Amino acid sequence: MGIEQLLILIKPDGLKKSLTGNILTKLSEARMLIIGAKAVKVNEELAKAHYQQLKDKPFFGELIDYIQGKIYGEPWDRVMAFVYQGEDAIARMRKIAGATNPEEADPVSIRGAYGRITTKGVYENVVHCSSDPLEAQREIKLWFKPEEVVMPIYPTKKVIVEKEEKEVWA
Ligand code: 3AN
Repeated sequence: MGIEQLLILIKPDGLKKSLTGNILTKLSEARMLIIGAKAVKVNEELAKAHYQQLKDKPFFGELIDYIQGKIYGEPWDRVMAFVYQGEDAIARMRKIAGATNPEEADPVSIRGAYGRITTKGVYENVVHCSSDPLEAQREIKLWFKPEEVVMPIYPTKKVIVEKEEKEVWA
């Protein structure tokens, strides 16, 4: 309880169905702060790290393809990533997101309203929502750099990085 942060992803199916606005509107009912936001092309490494706990599940391969948007192709091969902060944020946002299985989710939740199970058995459940504070911390650190979050939420340290190539505006 108390003030919590969590990672919310609008998955490729949510983007393809043009649901970003609807999802953010539903989430805004909880009156949380958005403290980080970006569009991300998910590579295999990030996908596997994100779902590391599910690596032994029979649907892992399909899940990794799904979060990368491989089944949809351009321009839906991306996600929108958000860090939210607020009182009891995880439980409250998970309630708005609904149960993992869209068929079992409350019909007025995001997954209940917009999710589906494909004929291949993949849960297209539109959003990801961190499950507990430790997982949230792991996920936020995986998806966001400290400077991409507008508030100091976890301890940081200064490091000197030499000879690192990075892209800047020309
Ligand atoms: P949640 O996202 O509700 O925390 P997890 O972390 O157990 O649920 O599952 C991660 C993702 O794996 C789900 N969002 C869903 O896309 C997929 N998934 C979970 N269980 C199944 C299943 N039984 N069959 C197919 N896909 C599943």
